[in-house]
Amino acid sequence: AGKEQWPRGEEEVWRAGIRGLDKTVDDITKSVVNHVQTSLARQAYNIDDLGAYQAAALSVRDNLLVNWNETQLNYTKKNPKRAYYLSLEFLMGRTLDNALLNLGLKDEYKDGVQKLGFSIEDILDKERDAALGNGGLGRLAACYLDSGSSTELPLWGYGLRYKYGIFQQLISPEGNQLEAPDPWLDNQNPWELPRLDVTYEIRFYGRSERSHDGSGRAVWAGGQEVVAVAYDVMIPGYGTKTTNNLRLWESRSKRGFDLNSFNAGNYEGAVESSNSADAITSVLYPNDHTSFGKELRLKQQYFWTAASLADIMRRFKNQNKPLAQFPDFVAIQLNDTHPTLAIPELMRILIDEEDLTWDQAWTIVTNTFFYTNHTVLPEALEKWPVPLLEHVLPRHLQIIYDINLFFLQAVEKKYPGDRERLARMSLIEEGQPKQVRMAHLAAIGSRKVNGVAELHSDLVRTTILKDFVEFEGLSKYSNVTNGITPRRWLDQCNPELSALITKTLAVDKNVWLKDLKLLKGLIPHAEDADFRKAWAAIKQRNKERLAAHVQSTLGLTVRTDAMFDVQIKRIHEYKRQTLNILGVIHRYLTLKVMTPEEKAKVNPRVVFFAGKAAPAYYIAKLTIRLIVNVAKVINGDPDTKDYLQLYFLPDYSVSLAEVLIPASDISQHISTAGTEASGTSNMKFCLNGGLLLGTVDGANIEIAEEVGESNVFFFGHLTPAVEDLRYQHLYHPVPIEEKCPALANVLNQISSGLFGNDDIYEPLLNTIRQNDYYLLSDDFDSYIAALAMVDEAYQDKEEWIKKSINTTANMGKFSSDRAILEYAESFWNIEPTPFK
Ligand code: NBY
Repeated sequence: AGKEQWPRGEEEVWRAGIRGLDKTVDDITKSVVNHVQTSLARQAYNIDDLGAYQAAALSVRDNLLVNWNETQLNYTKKNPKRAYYLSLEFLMGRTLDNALLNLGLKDEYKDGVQKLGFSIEDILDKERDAALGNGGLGRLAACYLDSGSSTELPLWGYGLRYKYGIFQQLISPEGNQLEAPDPWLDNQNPWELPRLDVTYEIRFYGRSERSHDGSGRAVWAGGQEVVAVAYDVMIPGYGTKTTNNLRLWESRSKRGFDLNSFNAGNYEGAVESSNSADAITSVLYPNDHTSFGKELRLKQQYFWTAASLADIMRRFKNQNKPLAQFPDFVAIQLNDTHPTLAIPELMRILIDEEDLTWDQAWTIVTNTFFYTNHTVLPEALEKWPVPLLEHVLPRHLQIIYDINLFFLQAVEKKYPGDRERLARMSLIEEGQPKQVRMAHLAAIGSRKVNGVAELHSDLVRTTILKDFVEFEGLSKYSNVTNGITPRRWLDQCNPELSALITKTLAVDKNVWLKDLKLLKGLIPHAEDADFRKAWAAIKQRNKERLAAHVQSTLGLTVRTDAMFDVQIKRIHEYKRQTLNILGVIHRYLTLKVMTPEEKAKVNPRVVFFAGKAAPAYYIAKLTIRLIVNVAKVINGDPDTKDYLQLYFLPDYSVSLAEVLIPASDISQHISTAGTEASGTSNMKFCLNGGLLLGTVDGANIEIAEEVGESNVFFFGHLTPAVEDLRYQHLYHPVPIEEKCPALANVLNQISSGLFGNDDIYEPLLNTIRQNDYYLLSDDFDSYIAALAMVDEAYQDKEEWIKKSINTTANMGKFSSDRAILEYAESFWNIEPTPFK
């Protein structure tokens, strides 16, 4: 500690020149106009909404950078232990509105841009989503960064700067999903800071020679070298100056082009190396629950983990501390197995470059990493073919084999002669080809392993990692139930509800948004008729906002005097959108045979679906096609269209979710029990006063524990029954006509051409008629019964609103602030590090 030294020039002159934060509307308009004039090089008279967005964003970015700089300086001075969140996906959505909220400058910018002739809503709407993720896993990472900054934790994210994010989904007139690229960087990205000075060289291929001196070291040389360039994204905290960093890597070729080839007239050859280096970070893989063992994906994973570790190591070494203290200053969270190569990579650095022994290195590694599992579905567990690893990362394969050798020796010692156990636990799965089981490597290389909801963590402990729990002890295998940021998922997406809550709780919103359990203060107000009226009116206006959005984007008119029933998530058999659409058809067929008197008692329902299917997932794409074609029939049928409407909204995104979620009365989370690790949109709907229709799965269970079982609609078989039912399907099949006539009828209606006269849907229907792996025929009747209970409950509007209020009031547990603090305290051992 001591007086800061100014490296050059006059301190007063420096101090006078340093930019502070904008505070007044006047500061803001000056800054925006300055960006119009200089950064955009445009004139006031030719600025449109997009230009105004860009100028406003650049001016907000200036403010973020002031806080970002001070945050990094604070960390440098105090040198706390830091945590790093390694995720191949960060599904950030839009930034401007969130940055304004977190900076506390929303009103000032609103006034400022209005004075310049623009509306803040129109400007916000010009921003493209940063969609560098597939679904829940990527959005969770984004919520955790928000909460890390908001709770002032020294937490950085590391990911890849994909040139193309998740594909844009188009729906053809026949109802097919078509994929188009997502060139999200085309209009520049004001939220990133290129760090052309922060670069690392990353090697692929080549040869690894072990030394013969008994040190266990090796020399890895040759092959291809690719440069990783850092781009920093500022992550502002809510109501704090702490602005953490998300560092995304871009790949570039080591030499822009090969001058020799160029001079020899071989232009194609000259740029070739450049093309293959660029390819690494060109596109996000659009699969959410399968890994295909593709070389480029492996290169993405290594490129990213190696660059991130080199960066972390450089920061650590700047402190001149012994390497043994690495885990006292660094915690690294592995978001699923995608970054597991970080484990052998850190071994390689410590052994080959830092001269540590194997045991010293392994002690450091196993105290540094933490692994979060997000799925127990077998097809989603990552495995890499040994020959591919040997080709791309020869040194890492050697290290993985050594880890496996020492590990299996220890297992053998504890369970002598138990060969089956050794085969089950090995990092290497036998077969043609052999494959490396990344979940096993992540588990044994980490200090803690966790699932993302209580049930899921139990399943991790009792199924996929059972042997490891037995061997290493239960305390390492833990749970952290997911959370969501209430800033984006309540205050930003539902400003009217947020304002009503603030008024009712009579505390400042920056208090309850950071201490979400305070929502419990709403409970007594559920008994107040005026409050219920205000609550219901907001839901109604949110429905109108959604209807207006559908009208303006799709040209369709949605009635708003109906129950809004929403299922929005990736399309997957285990999530059972198929069950939902079959239920819709069942409702349609029932309506068709009702008398006018019966129909008069029916409460109209509007059903919304949205979600993307992996481009190669044939059955999921057929599900979309079925939904779209059922919608055409239902919405066009004069017998039913006043009672039932159905919409598939294309190109689901974070921004679309922000419009859909606040408008929902009921949302569906209906996965086969034991398959949905947690779910996080279930939390978002409930936080916004939408009720939940779901199976006893994932975080649905904990939501019901919090809000009360009387406020959720559960149906379906429970997890322990699933295995038996599947066994029955295989060995004692009962014809579907016998087992579930209502379902059989729906399937037959589809086959008979009610929604198009061809056999196109047969492969989808056959998944149910034959194996029915996801148990639709077992759950259909109780699903229909649950839908009827929802209808009945909705008839009593006052009771429904009470349920809605009580649901929101009891969702405090699911703030991602709670979740990130659990990681910080029980895993990482890091502390809030605020500054003035
Ligand atoms: O992670 C989701 C889970 O399905 C959901 O239940 C949970 O709430 C959420 C957050 O914990 N998993 C998920 O979104 N997974 C992926 O997106 C994903 C992406 C890529 C790959 C696998 C899974 N991959 O192997 O390439």
